[in-house]
Amino acid sequence: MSMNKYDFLFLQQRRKVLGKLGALGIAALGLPTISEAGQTDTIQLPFENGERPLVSDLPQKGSVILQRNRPPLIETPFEVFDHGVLTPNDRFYVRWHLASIPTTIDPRTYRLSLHGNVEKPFSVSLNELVKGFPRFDIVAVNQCSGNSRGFFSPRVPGGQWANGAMGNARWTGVRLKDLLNHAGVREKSICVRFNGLDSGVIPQTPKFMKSLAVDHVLDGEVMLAYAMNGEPLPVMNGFPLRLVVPGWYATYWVKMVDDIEVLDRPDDNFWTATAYKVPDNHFANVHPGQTGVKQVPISKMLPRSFFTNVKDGDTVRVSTPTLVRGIAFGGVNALRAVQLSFDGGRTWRDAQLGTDYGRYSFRQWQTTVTFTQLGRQQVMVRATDSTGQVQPSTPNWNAAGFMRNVIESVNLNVA
Ligand SMILES: Nc1nc2c(c(=O)[nH]1)N[C@H]1C(S)=C(S)[C@@H](COP(=O)(O)O)O[C@H]1N2
Ligand SMILES: [Mo]
Repeated sequence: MSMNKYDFLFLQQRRKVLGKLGALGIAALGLPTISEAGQTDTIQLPFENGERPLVSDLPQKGSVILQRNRPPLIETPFEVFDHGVLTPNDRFYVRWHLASIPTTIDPRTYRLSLHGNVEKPFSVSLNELVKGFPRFDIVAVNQCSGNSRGFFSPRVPGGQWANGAMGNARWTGVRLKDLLNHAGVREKSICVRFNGLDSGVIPQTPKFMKSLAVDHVLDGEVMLAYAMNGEPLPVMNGFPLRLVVPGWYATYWVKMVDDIEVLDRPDDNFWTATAYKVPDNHFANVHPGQTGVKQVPISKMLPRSFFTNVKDGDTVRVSTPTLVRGIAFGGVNALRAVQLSFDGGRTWRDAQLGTDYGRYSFRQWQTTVTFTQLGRQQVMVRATDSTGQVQPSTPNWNAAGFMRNVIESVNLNVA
C-alpha cells in the first residue's frame, strides 16, 4: 500500500470537526442565531440595508459576514481578497439551499457510489478513492451565480450579496473522467447527476442535485475534491467531497457528494431542469419587467475584476506615487489583460499582472499611479479574457440577480 499525504486528513478530520461543532451544541450547523452569538460587530455592505453581523464563532470559520442562519449563507469580507489570490478556507463564503445538513460525517464509513448507465457500478470509501485514483490538482474560482446581487437595481429577491460570494482555492482530488472510465460509461448516456447529503426539512422538498453533459464531465478538469488549499474541506464547504467545475458557476459545484448517476435521458429534477435559468443572451440581460425572453440554464462564468486595496470614498495623496491593486479572473476562459481608466472609460492602460496560477484562478493586478489634480478622481478597472471578451460598462439585469459582471469603479478623494 502506498503512502499518500492525504490519508491523514481523513483520520484526523472526525475529531477535529466534532470538537469544533461540539462547542456549539447539537444544532451545530444550524448556526447560532444572531442574538445567541452575542455578536455586536457589524459590517456595512455598500448598498441600502447593507448592515450585516460580522461573526467569528461559526464551525471552522474565522471572521465572516452572516447573511442568513439556516440554511447557512455566509459572505467573505472583501478585504480578504487583498491578502492573496488563494482564499483561506476559514474565510471562504458558504451557500446552502436546504436546511437539513449533516453535522457529523464519519470519514471511515462515508461511501461514494457511482451507478446508472454504466458497465460496472461501484462504491468506494474515502480511503479507496484517495488511493485508487490518480490525484489531480487545479486552482479555480468558485463563484455563486448570485454574487453581487445586492447591487441589482431595481433590486431582486434572493441573498443580498455584495461581491464576496466568491473564492479561489487549490482543489485536490480525483477527475470525474477517471471515475467514469473505471465504471465504463455506456452508449446513449446523456448526462451525469450529482447528489449530496443535504435535504429539505420536509420530504417533499426536491433534493439538491445538478447534472452536467457527459462530454463535459469527461473533459479531464471536472473533479471531485477532497482537499481545499491542502486541507480537508470545511464541513460547510462540502466535506468530505465536492464537485469542482472549473469556469462554471458554483451552483454546479455540488457539496457532500455521495451519489453519482449516469443518465441515458435528460435530467428532469427541479434544480437542473427548472431552477437556475438565465436570459439566453450574452450578459444574461433583460429590461426589468420584460417577458417572453428565452431562458437557458446558467453555465459559464464571465470575466470580472475588482479593486482590493482601495474602495469608494478613500482618500489618496496628491503628487505621490500610489499603489492600486486588485484581483481579476477570466471566468471560463483565461484572463488576457486588466486595464484601468482614469477618464471615465475613454482610454485604458494595462495594469501589471501577478503570478499566473492557471486559467481558472484569480490573478492579482497592480499599478502605481500619481494623481496630480486635487478633488474627486474616478478609477475604473476592466478585465478582458483570452477570446477578447470585455466586461460591459452598464450593469446587466435579470429577475434572479445572476451573472453580474459590470466594470467596477471607485471614486477616490485626492487631497
Ligand atoms: N449539496 C449542495 N451542494 C451545493 C449547494 C447546495 O445547496 N447543496 N449549493 C450550490 C451553490 S448555489 C453554491 S453558490 C455553492 C457554494 O459553495 P460554498 O458553500 O463552498 O461556497 O455550492 C453549491 N453546491
Ligand atoms: Mo449559488
